[in-house]
Amino acid sequence: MRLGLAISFVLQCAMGNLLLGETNASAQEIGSSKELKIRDTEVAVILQRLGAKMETGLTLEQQLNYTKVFRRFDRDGDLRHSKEEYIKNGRYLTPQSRLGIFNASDADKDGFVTQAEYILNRIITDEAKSIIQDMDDDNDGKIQAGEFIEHAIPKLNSETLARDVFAALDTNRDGEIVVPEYLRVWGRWARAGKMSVQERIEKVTPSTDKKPRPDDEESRHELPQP
Ligand SMILES: [Ca+2]
Ligand SMILES: [Ca+2]
Ligand SMILES: [Ca+2]
Repeated sequence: MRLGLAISFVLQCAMGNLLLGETNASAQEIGSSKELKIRDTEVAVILQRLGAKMETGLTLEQQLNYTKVFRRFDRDGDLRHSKEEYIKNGRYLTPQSRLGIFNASDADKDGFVTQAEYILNRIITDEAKSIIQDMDDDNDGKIQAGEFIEHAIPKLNSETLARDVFAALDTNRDGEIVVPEYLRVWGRWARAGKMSVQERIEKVTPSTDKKPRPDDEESRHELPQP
């Protein structure tokens, strides 16, 4: 009986880890969530070397598109998604996928996804998918260790680091990575900095309802003429 309880406890812990997707990744990472490293290299630097620009690469077109989609599901217009608005009333993928996306987006874990949290999550996940899917040489929808390592070595300048980064992304250790699997780890790395989501998004999307300051007007006149 006692053994049965112990086994069920171990199973529950293992399931919890699997659901969080952190079984293997946490073993590879060193440091607190704010300063994660893989072999002495900060995760922010790893993402950058793999080609991630994150919010600094946001185009106006993307910003408008993300804002439009965000507002469509923000039924009561309070500029944040409740679980009901996004998970229950949403239509994208399955309710379980939407729950995963909601939780990943809700960086401050207050049970709501603000417009900034939504936009940053879209930036991170769309970019991660584009970078990683580009490595899928045989187009089978999965990135095998060999595919990742071959593409990552020139970017990371180290085969060992490339192997360790793949191992961290491959949370179920089956030698290949699929979208939800690598997004969980990549998403955590992409949020490992000290700045809040709000600050990060405000920095790249200056509010349009502010009146231009006098020096802005002046500098506009100084722009070189074509
Ligand atoms: Ca939130
Ligand atoms: Ca592949
Ligand atoms: Ca895997």
